[in-house]
Amino acid sequence: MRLNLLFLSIAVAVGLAVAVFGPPHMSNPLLTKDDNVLHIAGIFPIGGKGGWQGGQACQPAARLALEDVNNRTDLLPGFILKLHWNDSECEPGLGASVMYNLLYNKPQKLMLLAGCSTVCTTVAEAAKMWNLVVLCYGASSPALSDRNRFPTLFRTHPSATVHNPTRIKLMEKFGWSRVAILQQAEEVFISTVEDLEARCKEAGIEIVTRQSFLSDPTDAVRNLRRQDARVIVGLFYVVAARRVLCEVYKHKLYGKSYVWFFIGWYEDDWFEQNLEKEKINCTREQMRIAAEGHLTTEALMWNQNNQRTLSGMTSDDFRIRLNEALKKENYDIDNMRYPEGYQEAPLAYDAVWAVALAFNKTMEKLDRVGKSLKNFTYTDKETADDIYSAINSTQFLGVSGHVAFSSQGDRIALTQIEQMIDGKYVLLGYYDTQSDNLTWNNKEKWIGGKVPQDRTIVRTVLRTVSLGLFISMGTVSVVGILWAIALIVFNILHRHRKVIETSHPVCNTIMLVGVCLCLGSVFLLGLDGRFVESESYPAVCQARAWILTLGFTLGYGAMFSKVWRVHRLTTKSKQDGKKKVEPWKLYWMVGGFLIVDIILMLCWQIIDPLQRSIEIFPLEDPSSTDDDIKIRPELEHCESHHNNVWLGILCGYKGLILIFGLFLAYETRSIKVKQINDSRYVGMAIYNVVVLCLITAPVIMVIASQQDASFAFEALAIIFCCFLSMALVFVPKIAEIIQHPRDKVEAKYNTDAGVSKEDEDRYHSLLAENDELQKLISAKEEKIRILKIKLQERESMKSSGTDGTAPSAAEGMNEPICLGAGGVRNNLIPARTYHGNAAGAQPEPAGLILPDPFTTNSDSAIGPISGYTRSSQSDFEFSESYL
Ligand code: ABU
Repeated sequence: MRLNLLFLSIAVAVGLAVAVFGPPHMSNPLLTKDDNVLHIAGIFPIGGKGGWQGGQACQPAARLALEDVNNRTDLLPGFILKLHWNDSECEPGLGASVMYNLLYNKPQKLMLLAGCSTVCTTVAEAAKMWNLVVLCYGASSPALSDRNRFPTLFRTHPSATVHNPTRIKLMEKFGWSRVAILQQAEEVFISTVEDLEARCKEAGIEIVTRQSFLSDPTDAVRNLRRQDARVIVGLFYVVAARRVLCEVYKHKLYGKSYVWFFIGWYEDDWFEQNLEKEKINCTREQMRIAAEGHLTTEALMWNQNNQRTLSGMTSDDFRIRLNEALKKENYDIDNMRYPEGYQEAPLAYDAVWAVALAFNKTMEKLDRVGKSLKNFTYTDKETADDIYSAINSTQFLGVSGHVAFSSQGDRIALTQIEQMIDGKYVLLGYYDTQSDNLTWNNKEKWIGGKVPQDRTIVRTVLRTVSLGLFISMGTVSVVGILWAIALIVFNILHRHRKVIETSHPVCNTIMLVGVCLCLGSVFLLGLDGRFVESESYPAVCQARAWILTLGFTLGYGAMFSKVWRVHRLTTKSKQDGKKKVEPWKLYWMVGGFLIVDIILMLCWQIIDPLQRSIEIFPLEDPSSTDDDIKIRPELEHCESHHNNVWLGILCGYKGLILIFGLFLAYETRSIKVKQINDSRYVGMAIYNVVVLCLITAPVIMVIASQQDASFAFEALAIIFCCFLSMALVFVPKIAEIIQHPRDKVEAKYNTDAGVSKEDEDRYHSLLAENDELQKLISAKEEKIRILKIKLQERESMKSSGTDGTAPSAAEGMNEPICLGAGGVRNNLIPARTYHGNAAGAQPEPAGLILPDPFTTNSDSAIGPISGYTRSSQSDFEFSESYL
């Protein structure tokens, strides 16, 4: 089935080829007598657009060989060799067509010469059907070494696999253990890469990526860059190589950081040729820049020793003759413009010699059995086997070196290594795979002055909190801790003072201990890889969590318990009249919070303890060095496996307390109770803590990747909360104690005992006003008394001299005279009733009530001060809200 398809495709291709090209060329038209002519078929890739068009130089070389062979009398005596050939353009379909044409057109061909791997693969796979030996002068595909698939194939061109040991040797020499491969999607390169991969694996060299392309290498080259490929083996025909090189230039994959391995059989100026024709989008200069420094490996195709070869020529003699032949074909050899296949020309020359030698040997053998090569037909398996055996055992010194074939039909050869230095190929050395011998000339030159690296050297840099920030926050925290300790001492020393006593000093001390812990946690937050080893970091994580949690609970819990009690008092007092604040209730509340904390933290740290996790940032260029390195910033975090779950539980619980504290502080904002004299300041502190916590927590999550910002934000939030809480709770107490070193005037805090300074001032002004009014009353009374006396005098005069009927102006004076109902009362003098006093005695105020700010609680004592009411029956007062 496969065979039928092959024939069918070949037949179609043959038809096409004949239609397009006409009959094959005939060499040496002078030879007319056909009896002594041995015909061979040749397929040369010459005029194609891709692949290897090495027939351009190989066909003239084969022609030279034919001349030389036919001129030898000791070779094929009585016979001449004749080559019938056509152009395959390195296209397998066209190659098959050419082959079919050559084989099915008379005369009978004895052997087939072919070049270009893709064509050789096609023809060599089919040739066995015609019992025809195929000799490939220009096919490097390792796939051709398969004897089962190509049983009649020999080649003077070494397999491309001979490059691979050389490449591995070079990689080892320069310490490259990470390489990439870019290949054209052709069997020759696919099989070469398979061999290379196996050898790399054996040598412990990592193949970081293998990119292939059909005709446009743009994406493949871009991928190489993405994969950070530095040492790249490129396997493609020369047309594709020019496209690749242009993409290499565009993607900046050249220069001091990159090494390219190209195939060595391109012509010397391959990267500058045909740019316009092939529509390469790069200038010659750009191509030159991109090509600089690349390495090539190639099997030796020219005899190096300049020995005289079988043909009687040295390789230099051959070069001169070939150049002459090429000049005749209008190639600009004088200007080093060589046709494609110039390198392989000795292989084609030697291939013809190998055919001649093999035919010679076969003829001798056939002569002995009375047979002739001339009688060979495509069904003559026996003669075909003889030809096969003859070529298999052929060995000679050719212009390409020692020609011999392995059991796979491969040529055994040395490889040479070259480097493009200043636009020219410089021979670096040779490698003999058989003996593992590298001959090195030490002529390599690297663009950056040193061997390129096989990868970006990544230097890990741990991002740490900046020292200045850590020290400044630490200093403020130390000051805060010292201040908190001083306040603890102050709190204890003055615990019996009313102002401290009624603020629950133990609660205050608990709060201050919490403040110390929170401020201490600032140090732990700043402890990172700069100070602690990675092994100790989990301990720091756990210490942070414990200390901050407990510190918060002590500090905030103590304040929370105060506002909670105040709220309870204001609601409970109406119901059951209980007014006493039991201190243990405050401590129990804090204790309760602590117990919940400890349980949660224990569960967290036992089940899923905090560990050191690393956040990795994108690579950055180093700022201080030109070296080919990248910086990979890393940042330490404290995380559990189920971090979000634990944080959710803890933050949820704390958040509820915060929100509830906020609610209580708001509810009790206008209430003062004598049992907790600082509840309003505590409420303010709670506002501050809640607001800061609610802002800080989400912000820290967002900026967690910026170590300085998140540390500063966190530390400042803690410091601000602690300092403000201490200030709100203690500054008034300190001020009070400084103002009143003795305990008698602490009225501000003891609402039951007295009034504030303002009240006191108001009291004094009322006293003064009262004095004034008393004087006024005295004056009025004096006036009344005089009037009364005058009235009495008038009445006595009337009774002594007049009828006394006219009503007296003083009538009605028997009625009570009400004074001060408007004026005096309005001036805080209560209504007083003066009764007529016939005796004219100085009236005494019946009920003057003077406010005594230290003893009385009477409403009337204070009078209608806006928003300020008080009752001697109440334990709490409502004052202007601090909100
Ligand atoms: N050295 C030229 C090889 C060409 C090919 O293998 O197709």
